[in-house]
Amino acid sequence: MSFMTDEIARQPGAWRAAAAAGASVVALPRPGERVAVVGCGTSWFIAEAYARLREQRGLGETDAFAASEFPLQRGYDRLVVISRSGTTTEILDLLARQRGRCPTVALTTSPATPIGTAADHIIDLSFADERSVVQTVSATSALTLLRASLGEAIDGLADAAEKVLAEPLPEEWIEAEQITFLGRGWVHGIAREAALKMRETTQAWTEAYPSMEYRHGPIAIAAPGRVVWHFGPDDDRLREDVRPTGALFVNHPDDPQVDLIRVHRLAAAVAQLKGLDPDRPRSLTRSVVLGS
Ligand code: F1P
Repeated sequence: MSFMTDEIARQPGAWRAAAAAGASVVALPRPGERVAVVGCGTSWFIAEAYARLREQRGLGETDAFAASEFPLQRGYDRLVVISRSGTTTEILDLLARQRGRCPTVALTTSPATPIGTAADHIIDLSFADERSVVQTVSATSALTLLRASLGEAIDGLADAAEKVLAEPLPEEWIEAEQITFLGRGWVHGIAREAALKMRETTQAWTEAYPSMEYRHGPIAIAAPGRVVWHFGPDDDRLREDVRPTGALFVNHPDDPQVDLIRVHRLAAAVAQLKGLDPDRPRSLTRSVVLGS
């Protein structure tokens, strides 16, 4: 068994712990603050999901950026960074540049790393730390904590995750030649994370778009043997437009964060089938530390 498989299965328990922690975190943004949320890779996509959710709930303007693309000329009331490793170069550089300019808070599973002193406040997610290079439980636990802090109704997520973990994985997903992931609003971050997870773990060809953008070109990729995976309700009736292409349209009624677990499991299963090590994907390291 890979570390990744074990970490995927740990999600319900870790989400319960994260939900309890999220209700009482004080260093996170207050209502009305103008906030930037930043990460790299998976952490960037979690940042995007949280930023959109916070703004949707009317809690204040919230922008998400890849750490390397942060607009330094802008002023924010608070900077939230997400980094499992606590050692990612672009994150540490940004925290150093923001010191004294705006309060910073970091979510990390590794508080005893440089991020521990680089950020003004640390939210310790060490209960969700991982040994696999690819992120599953750490990222979804960070999102759970952030959603809890926004007052989202997340009580049923862990129970729903347990059900998804016990489901069989359909052969047509495992055999798919290509998968495109779609989602609207905060769910676009989930779609991007699903696409990255499949790429990192299985070297698969995946793409991700905001749902309504899909008709503006990307639908040309849909064909028999390929999958279009829509996270969240398909209010835009994309299923009907995908049907004539012959691609399989996948859509579940679950919360998109719960549905993401199906993609985690799919990634692990496809990696195994291809003889790839899901814990040590090609060309990846646990964190990207750049030389000076
Ligand atoms: C972020 C990250 C991962 C990616 C890879 C390199 O790291 O980009 O998302 O899978 O392993 O690091 P972190 O800043 O969250 O530790």
